[in-house]
Amino acid sequence: MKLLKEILETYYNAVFDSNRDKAVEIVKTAVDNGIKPEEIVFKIVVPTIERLLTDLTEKQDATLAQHFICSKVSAEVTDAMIPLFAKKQAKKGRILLGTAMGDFHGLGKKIVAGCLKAHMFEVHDLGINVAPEKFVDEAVRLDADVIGVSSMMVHSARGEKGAAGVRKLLRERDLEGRIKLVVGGAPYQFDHKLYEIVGADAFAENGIEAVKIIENLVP
Ligand code: B12
Repeated sequence: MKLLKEILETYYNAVFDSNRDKAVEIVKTAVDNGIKPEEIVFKIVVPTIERLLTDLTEKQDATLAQHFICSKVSAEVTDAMIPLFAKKQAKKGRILLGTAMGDFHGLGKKIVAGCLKAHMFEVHDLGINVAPEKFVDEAVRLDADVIGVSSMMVHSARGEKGAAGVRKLLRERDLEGRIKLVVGGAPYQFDHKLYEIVGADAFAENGIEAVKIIENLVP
């Protein structure tokens, strides 16, 4: 237990310093010394994301860039650990993420993807500037449980080419019972009713909250 605490502290410091190589090295050494891959993900990676997010939002002791690197390293380490799990951990669900059409802000979405992966969701990222048709076509092709649409601008959040367009297609194609729609991004933080206006099932303020709302939505 003491060893895990020490690893957590050194890993957190490496991530806080945005030192990807050191973080990966710490994980490798830990696994070589008998720490289980499951412990790496759930007792090192996930608590680090949560702590950095707290430091960013409450203490304002971390920067956005640090949070971004943290999410990248978390996703990388989680992807490396999953095949090593002793008992195959059931994936909690398949999530399709993308930024709304006309919107090139991709940072928040990447952070959400990292958090979801670290919590055992299968994540497919369609990138930025994604048309509603592509969201829905890909969700059907991949048999996704949830579509997550990120929007950083008011018009891409409210417009027909964003989440509202995705909702319209889900309704027209009779997919609403099968595929849930979640949204996130600055406009939804300013107006907590906006997610309902665009027809989403839920919204989240950050990556950790995204995990919680999606856990409640998937079967
Ligand atoms: C960085 C940035 C950029 C970068 C984007 C780089 C990148 N690769 O992402 C660049 C320089 C490219 C850019 C361009 C532009 N930008 Co800009 N940009 C920003 C800025 C400063 C920060 C955005 C950001 O990354 N936030 C940090 C992330 C981590 O937060 P987040 O996205 O909200 O994500 C979190 C949550 O929202 C949530 N979340 C996010 N997505 C999702 C999805 C789901 C499904 C869930 C559940 C949760 C979730 O979890 C995330 C992690 O915690 C904002 C200002 C601001 N303070 O928000 C302006 C801002 C968004 N930009 C703005 C504008 C106007 C533009 C430009 C039009 C500027 C121009 N004239 O060219 C262009 C737009 C180009 C386009 N078509 O998209 C405006 C939008 C105004 C409005 N009312 O709509 C803003 C608000 C600045 C301002 N005050 O005017 N921008």
